Amino acid sequence: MFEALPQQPGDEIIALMQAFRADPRETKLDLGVGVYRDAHGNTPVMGAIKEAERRLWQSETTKTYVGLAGDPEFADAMRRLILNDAVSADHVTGAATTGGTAAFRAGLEMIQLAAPDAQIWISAPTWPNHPSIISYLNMPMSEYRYFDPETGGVDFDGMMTDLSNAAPGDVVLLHGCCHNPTGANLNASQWQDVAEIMRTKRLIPFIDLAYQGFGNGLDADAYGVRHLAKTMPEMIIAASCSKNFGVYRDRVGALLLVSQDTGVQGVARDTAAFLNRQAYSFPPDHGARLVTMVLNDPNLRAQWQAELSDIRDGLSLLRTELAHALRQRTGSDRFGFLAEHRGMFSRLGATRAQVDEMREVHGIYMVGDSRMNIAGLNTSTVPLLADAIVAAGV
Ligand code: PLP
Ligand code: TYF
Repeated sequence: MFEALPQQPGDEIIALMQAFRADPRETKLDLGVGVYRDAHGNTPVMGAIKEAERRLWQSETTKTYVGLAGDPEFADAMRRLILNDAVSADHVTGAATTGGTAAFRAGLEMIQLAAPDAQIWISAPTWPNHPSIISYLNMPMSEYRYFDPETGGVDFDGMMTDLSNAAPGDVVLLHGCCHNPTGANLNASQWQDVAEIMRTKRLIPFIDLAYQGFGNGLDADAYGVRHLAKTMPEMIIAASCSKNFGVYRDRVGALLLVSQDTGVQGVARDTAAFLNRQAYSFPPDHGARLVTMVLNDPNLRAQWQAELSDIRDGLSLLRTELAHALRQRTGSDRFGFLAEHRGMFSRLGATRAQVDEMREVHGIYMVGDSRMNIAGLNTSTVPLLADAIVAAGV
């Protein structure tokens, strides 16, 4: 039977991660996979998570099953982190999932059950797993313009024009903050315009929130999702804790379903639990429990927020340094967008040939579309990258 398996496309980002590991050069620089790294190149366990882990090890007396939607305290803590008081608790149902990816997939399956003909509108470009999973589920998909390569910012006119072509009931997938792969984000007034067009055209927002706290702050990064929660009748949120709690391999995510009509919350909750059961029964609990402990304990929470601020400030500083180094070398401000971008990624705007050259000649690994993980830099490697960008003629 296995010989009949069709060959599946690989994941370019994961392949790049392996190619980097196999490269023997000492001076190589990994700007590929979206994992946070500190100035020493490490991805440490956050102090607040480590302390929660210590406490959990002491207090945990059983590892029996929790529930198909995970621990309700986790879903509630995630609701408060993401939505704060934008809507009251009885308008939101939540379930733990195995990372943000499973939350995204369960959100799609929920749409497939309720509205199988709805188009899923994705940004051009977006995280490659978005179109991959949507196609795998055989769901109808369209793209809206998002990135303007000329400015390095959002092509907002293009985005609004394309969204105006969506049909009532269609679903619009938006990155809540820190857009992957471009780094270009909507500002508050643009979020308001997007909400308004979605409200009048009766489109359904589906928010992928994987980097809350990496952009401008925990609240600032949730501006869009909170504004939509206040103004839209319904919304789906797929949240990941992989990055902002640094619990990548523990697989922590949440699916949140928001509705103005509290009468539909029961069936939404049951469906979220059902979808978990069809995929893997119970979601993992360990990481979700650590996240809940950190969010609900004032001291751990303060420690985590301080650690997250350091990460965010470090990324902003590297962005400023890189933009400055390129300004010095080119005598122009055409890379100024790198300092405006937020989150871990920026799309540099290099061709595939230039990306290949930077990898082959300088050992600098970025994704083929010229997405760079800013966290792969430190103050001493910024000039090396700037030199390579100029040498490659970007
Ligand atoms: N969505 C986006 C945009 C991402 O970049 C990621 C990154 O890993 C995820 C979702 C899901 O992450 P995970 O499944 O590791 O929680
Ligand atoms: O975009 C990234 O690099 C991260 C990590 O299949 C990632 O989101 C990359 C590929 C993948 C899953 C996660």
